[in-house]
Amino acid sequence: MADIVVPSVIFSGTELTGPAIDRLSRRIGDLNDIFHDKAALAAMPAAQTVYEVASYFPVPDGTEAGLFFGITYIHPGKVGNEYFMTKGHFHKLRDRGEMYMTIEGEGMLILMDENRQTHAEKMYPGSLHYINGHIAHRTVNTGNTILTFSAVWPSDAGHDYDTISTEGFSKILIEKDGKPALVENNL
Ligand code: PAN
Ligand code: ZN
Repeated sequence: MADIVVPSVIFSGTELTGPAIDRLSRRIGDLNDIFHDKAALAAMPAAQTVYEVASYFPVPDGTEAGLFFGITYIHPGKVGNEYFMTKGHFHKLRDRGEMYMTIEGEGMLILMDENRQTHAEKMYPGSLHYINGHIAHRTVNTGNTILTFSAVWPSDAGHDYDTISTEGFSKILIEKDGKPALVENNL
């Protein structure tokens, strides 16, 4: 290997580019089980993008003690009175933590422990969020512009989406009187 190597993966501050970037989109049609207002959901185009993730996986998934890097872009919007948000997950290896940093936009990080105790942290440009292991996490765009944040997580963390898809979070973030409100999920 040459002494000096120029990385081919570049993070411009908002865009992640390079040959090894993994990109995924989550659309309305992929998110049927996370939004509570099913009638509002059915009235929206299934192909409408809710969020996108660009990730850099420098080591194979499952590698012990490696790290992954990802940028999430949540579009502004609502389904009924519920803001656009990510699916949310626990890590498959429950004790694995994660770090988020907000790049642009405004939002909320919803955090729920294994006893279903839920609270939220405000996200704003520069806000840093340490997510302990054993905590389910979901992000919500509460603004009128795109919410962009970076994430770094262990390459052996894995994602458990099933628990959230069947049980949900105990609280949901809705717009109430023009403002975000974290309310009990009674559904
Ligand atoms: C993030 C999330 C990303 C998308 O990179 O995977 O924001 O959210 P969902 O995975 O819940 O759809 C992360 O937490 N990785 O572990
Ligand atoms: Zn995670």
